[in-house]
Amino acid sequence: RPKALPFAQRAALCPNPVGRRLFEIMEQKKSNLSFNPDVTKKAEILRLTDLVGPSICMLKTHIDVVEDFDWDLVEQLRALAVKHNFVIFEDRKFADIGNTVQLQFTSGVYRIAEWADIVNAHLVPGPGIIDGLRQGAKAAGRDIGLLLLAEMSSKGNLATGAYTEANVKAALEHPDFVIGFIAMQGLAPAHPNLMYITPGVQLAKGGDALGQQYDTPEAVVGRKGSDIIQVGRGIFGAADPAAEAEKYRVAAWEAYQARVQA
Ligand code: 6AU
Repeated sequence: RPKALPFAQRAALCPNPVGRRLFEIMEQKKSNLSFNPDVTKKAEILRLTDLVGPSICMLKTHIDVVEDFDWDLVEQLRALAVKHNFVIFEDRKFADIGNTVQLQFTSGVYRIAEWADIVNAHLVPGPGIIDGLRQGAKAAGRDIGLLLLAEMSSKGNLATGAYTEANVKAALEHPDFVIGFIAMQGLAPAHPNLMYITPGVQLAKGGDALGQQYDTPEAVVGRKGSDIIQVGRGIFGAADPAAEAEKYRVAAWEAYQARVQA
């Protein structure tokens, strides 16, 4: 694999302000770790986020699994994002026609466009989904970045081959809004303005009972050339989530350092 460009230089290539900011935070905090506290109670999400906050560049939420959701949760998460300097990625996986996703993005109980910095989408409906979400961001008057699900971590998933390639093409055609991918690797050829975020990461290879597949930070960032590891249960399932998050941060950061110094 050729020597990779440092995140700081890639920030300058990124036309979307959120993508730029994320690259800058990664460099400032020496962190290419994104954490997802996939638990269902507001207080537990806030507790875990505050504990792990110093180690992460990004917090990923599944806001629709929270049993006691209220707007105060959003405000407290935004405050923690300022306190610890990270961006918030709502993992909504939009997957409908442009008009519908625009409504899902801006309306309903969660009004995601009012607080998320980053959201993601499946390209199954075609590029209208990108335009619908971009209009939603515009209506909210906020800088937001979109990630396309070019690949998935789960066993038997269909995001492969020509589908993955179509995601890359769509990203290159919407550089103002699409900041990168959910992918299992740094898809070649490298596009240094786009970021590659990989879920299915734990300190040991393995999986869960429902098809999730895990690889290590070293493999994902070092060998496969991804940029950010996405970790949930590996961190919040540990006895000491803050210490565990530091282990993941260091492992992923060292793998990245080896790539830029190669
Ligand atoms: O570390 P885990 O397995 O506890 O959590 C992995 C997280 C979950 C999934 O919803 C999400 O990553 N995810 C995604 C994303 C981020 O879009 C895509 C995918 O292919 N696999 C996956 O696990 O919150």
